[in-house]
Amino acid sequence: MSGVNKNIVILISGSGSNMAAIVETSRKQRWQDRYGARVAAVISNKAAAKGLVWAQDQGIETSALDHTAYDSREAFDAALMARIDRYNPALVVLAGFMRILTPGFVQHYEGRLVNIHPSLLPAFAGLKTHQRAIEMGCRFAGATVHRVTSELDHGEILDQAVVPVLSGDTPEILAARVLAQEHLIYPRAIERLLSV
Ligand code: NHR
Ligand code: GAR
Repeated sequence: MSGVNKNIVILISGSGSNMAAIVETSRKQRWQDRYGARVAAVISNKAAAKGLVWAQDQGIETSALDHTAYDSREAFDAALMARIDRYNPALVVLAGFMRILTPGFVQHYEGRLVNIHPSLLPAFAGLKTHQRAIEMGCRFAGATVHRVTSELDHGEILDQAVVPVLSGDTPEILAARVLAQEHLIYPRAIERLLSV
């Protein structure tokens, strides 16, 4: 991905720990100097998302766009696209963003849109992945960074990490073990996209 001023826009819905890991890695690894890349904005569909406060404290532009204020997914996605396009992003990064995006949105950002999903795709697309992995008796779980297509959790896999499922695991304990790996693979996958 050549050129200068590669803006990264990150979409969140909650705590934003993956977002924070990406911001911190971008600074430690000097993505601005090496790739002309920086996290230009963090946008949440929930005004109360904790990650917005953290990003704002870091001097990053933040905003919230409440999906419940729109009467259709298409209307929300159109408003979200207008907000994101202010930054002319080279990459749009979903980091715990919890709204399914319409085909029109996905097409608009084709090749620039990535997500992290807390399972070893193609297993356990969708929600409640950790509970489902434990109930199925999986010995291993993990996380997947993938390109976003209009089919949910089905785009090209960019990176994965594996963790063991241990006896006595609850969905919360397993989620925390997976999340620690997410914080390593997501910045790594993004750096790889910036460096080509
Ligand atoms: N959009 C498309 N088109 N394709 C993907 O692969 C997407 C996507 C939007 C988000 C993240 C995803 C995940 O990694 C993601 C991938 C939300 C839901 C969901 O059912 C499912 C998957 C993902 C994110 N959301 C409900 C909805 O009605 C709302 C749930 C809630 O608010 O808690 O949008 O897992
Ligand atoms: C992460 O585990 C992420 O993989 C998952 O939510 C968590 C967000 O944590 N994403 C999804 O479930 C998407 N449907 P974070 O806000 O601290 O990054």
